[in-house]
Amino acid sequence: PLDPANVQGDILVGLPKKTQTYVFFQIDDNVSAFRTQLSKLVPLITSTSQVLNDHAQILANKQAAAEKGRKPTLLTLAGINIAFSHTGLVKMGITDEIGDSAFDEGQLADAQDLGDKGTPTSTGFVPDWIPAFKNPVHGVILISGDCHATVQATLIKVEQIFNVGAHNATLHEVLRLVGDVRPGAENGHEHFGFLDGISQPAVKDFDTKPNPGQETKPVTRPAWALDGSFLALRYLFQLVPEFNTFLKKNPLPLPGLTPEQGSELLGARLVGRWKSGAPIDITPLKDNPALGADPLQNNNFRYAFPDDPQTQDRCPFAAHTRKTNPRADLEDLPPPTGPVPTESRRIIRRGIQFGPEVTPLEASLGQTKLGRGLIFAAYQSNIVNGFQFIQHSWANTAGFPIQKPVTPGFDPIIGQAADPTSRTLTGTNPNNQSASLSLPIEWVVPKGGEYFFAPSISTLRDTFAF
Ligand code: N7H
Repeated sequence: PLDPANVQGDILVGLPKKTQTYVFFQIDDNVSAFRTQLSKLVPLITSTSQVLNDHAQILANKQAAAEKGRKPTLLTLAGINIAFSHTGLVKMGITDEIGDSAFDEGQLADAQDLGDKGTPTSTGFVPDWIPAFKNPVHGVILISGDCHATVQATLIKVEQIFNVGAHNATLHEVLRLVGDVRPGAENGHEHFGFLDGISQPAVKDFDTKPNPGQETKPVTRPAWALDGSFLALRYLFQLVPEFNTFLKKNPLPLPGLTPEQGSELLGARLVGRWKSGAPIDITPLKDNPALGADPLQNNNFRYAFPDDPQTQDRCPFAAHTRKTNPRADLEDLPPPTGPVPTESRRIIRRGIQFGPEVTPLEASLGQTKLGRGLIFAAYQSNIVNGFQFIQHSWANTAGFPIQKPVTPGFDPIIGQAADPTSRTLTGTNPNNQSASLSLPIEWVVPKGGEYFFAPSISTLRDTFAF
């Protein structure tokens, strides 16, 4: 069983956050001094047990306020986690085989296979990424908090440990990304407007039972990798005004729907959920915010409704949530091809929005002027089986899910094609399911990222630090 005091807090529960700063760093040449200083960071790392306490405190604070009819008092909560890339481990002299080739090679080497755009050169493919991610990043320190001041104060503590900025610094920052949850009623919603972070896999080891997916495929890892997890981080820009313009121009022409309702329905059918989070597999024609907010109902569906996963009546095969977690499409696939288990494909999504709200000017032009999107962060026990497979073999593969009566097409949210103006999908119109809809552009644009390993706290203390 996983020991909650030993697993970093962002993985299993998620650091509580209003704002998060990701500090990407390179380790300087005095590696042994870095490793000595790392031992001073270890006691500050937020464990899963700590996060469970923090969440209990937040809940108690809310309940106490509700009873008194007051606003909850402000809680100062900060969290710190750390993860290392393969180049970072090598820099520290840790070269054991960790059993994940995507991690070993790094995300830059993977960019082309993920479908990111770029330029082929004599020395290899160079993606259209920001410069920091085209150079080695050794690690990332994640700092979360209730407000910017808390994060800033915590960051200063961390920098002091490593003498950052001084002549004897042992690490230097190569990039800082700041994410903020969206304001007011948009809290928890990503920039296209959809509630996010609803469907997460249950980690059975966490409940003292082994994860069935892990039982069948024992991972060969050094002992120090136990209780750790791989982190796929992606810096994803979202073209929100352009996405909204597309929905506005292409309302689904269903009887009884106004153009606005037709546009809203199209958005829901591209994502697989309404903006409230309600799954269209349960409520296909009308949003149901109460359902979207109810954790006992909002994930209770399989795309097998009523008992046949071969139609797009309720949800297009290529809808983002169906592509990235196909449920019955694989698990109920008949022999000899199926059933195909999906446990090893599940990822735990953390991450946070970045950038400002869409301005009135951008909305009226239908054009992005300010950068915004998602710092996508997904944990998994193996990146090749998890993030890499989902992006490459599912989202970017028009023929997936297999054995469908019509070709599903691309994941309209994150699917990437060689020609970004060539993407299509079927099933958006429930009354004409084989009709193909052309998507004019890719609305999610990757600008970088890296693969990391988030070790257990005891490994940080006993193996990485000294
Ligand atoms: Fe997605 N979106 O707003 O459209 N995602 N995602 N994602 N995503 C999900 O069910 C979104 C991205 C997954 O179990 C929801 O929690 C956006 C990448 C998976 O049913 C929404 C971006 C990858 C799920 C979004 C983005 C995934 C999921 C519904 C980029 C992996 C769970 C909320 C900017 C390669 C599916 C929920 C399930 C859900 C959106 C990225 C994967 C609203 C905007 C890169 C596995």
